[in-house]
Amino acid sequence: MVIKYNKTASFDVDAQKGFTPLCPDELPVPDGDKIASALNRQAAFAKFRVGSKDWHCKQALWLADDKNPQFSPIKGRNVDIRWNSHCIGGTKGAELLDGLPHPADYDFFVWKGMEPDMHPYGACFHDLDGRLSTGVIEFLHGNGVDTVIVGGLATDYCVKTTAMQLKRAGFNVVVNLEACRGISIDTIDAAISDMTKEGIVVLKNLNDLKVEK
Ligand code: VGL
Repeated sequence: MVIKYNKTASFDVDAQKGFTPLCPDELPVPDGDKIASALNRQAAFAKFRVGSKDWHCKQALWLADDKNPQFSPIKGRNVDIRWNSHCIGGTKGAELLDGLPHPADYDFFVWKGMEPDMHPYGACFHDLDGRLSTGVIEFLHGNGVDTVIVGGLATDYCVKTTAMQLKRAGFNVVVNLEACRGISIDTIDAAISDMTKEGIVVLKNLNDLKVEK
């Protein structure tokens, strides 16, 4: 596959400590803390680097508790299931992985899931219906980007949803598995199959990707 450097963006989706074994009480994704160097290599293929963070609040309605375990359903327009507390704004879990740039050094950055009754997965829309843009699609279109390479956490939730949103917005989308980790093998496999059906190119690594400058 050949891509054009000037028309490519690299997307670091939720590459945060709250999704790694560094924060075992949050949503630790196995080896989630090992992807920073792969994300940095991926960024070298692209003129633009964009990123996202979950930035939740401690009053969130979707928090699991003793009576309502993780994964149990919760009613509401912009929530679906309960999750253990993770990525609370200002805490260690909300920090980007060591080795990644500061958010201020990305070309565009999204903070999402800040409202107590909203828990989006994709980084392109604040709501679950895909109506309220975070602005990243407009940033990419406005800069003439046609291809987005995606990595981050977790493959089976926020990476998958972000990749699908970008594909539906008209971009060529490459998911770089070397720069992703997921929550469970079954949901990772299902995510890869859903993304492939959608026309997303899912690669083990970027070794065979050719860039034209
Ligand atoms: C995520 C589950 C819950 C993710 C976020 O970033 O993939 N997964 N919240």
